[in-house]
Amino acid sequence: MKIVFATNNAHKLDEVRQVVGEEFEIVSLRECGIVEDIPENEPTLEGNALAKARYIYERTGMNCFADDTGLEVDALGGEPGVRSARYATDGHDDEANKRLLLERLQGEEMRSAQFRTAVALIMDGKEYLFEGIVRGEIALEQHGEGGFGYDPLFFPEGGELTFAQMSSEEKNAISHRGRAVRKLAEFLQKIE
Ligand code: ITT
Repeated sequence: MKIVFATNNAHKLDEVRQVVGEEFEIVSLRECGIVEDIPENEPTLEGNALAKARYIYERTGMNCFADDTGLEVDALGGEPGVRSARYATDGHDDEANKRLLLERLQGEEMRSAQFRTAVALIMDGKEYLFEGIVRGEIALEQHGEGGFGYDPLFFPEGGELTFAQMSSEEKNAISHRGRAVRKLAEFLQKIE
């Protein structure tokens, strides 16, 4: 089965292809000829994931899914949440975002947080949502070179390595996106 993953983030594409395996052919936006940034102006992760999937479905008519992910920090009342990509600036400035997060948490002892992913699927015109959450702690400084985004600052619960210190297989096994995408894959297998 061919299915479009509505993302411009190459790291996400790799992670999702790894989780879903060979059974489904995950088509990237570039492979569909879509190069523009898809608007993400909704107030929730679910809203943004649906908006991205609808944008692609309306243009290609192909079955597709999108994810929106946020880092929800307890001491910051769930921030940056849906604004995770644009936390420090209007653009996707990962370094500025991580710096701002560390600044806001300076001196804070409660460092618990979660990554939450909402995946929206549009299949034959019907819409479905899947969620994946991983709890953890925000580090005092960056550790590791792997992954992307806030990964060097996130220790998933029960471990001593940040996501950026793990292989992508290790991250996928426990991550927010891994969990949400496994639910998606199980759903697709049932209806195939
Ligand atoms: P899309 O094209 O799929 O929208 P994006 O990079 O804009 O790609 P999101 O809006 O879902 O992705 O991401 C919101 C922010 O959270 C952004 O700063 C990402 O770097 C970060 N992020 C998303 N998934 C992450 C992960 O698995 N680990 C660390 N940071 C992540």
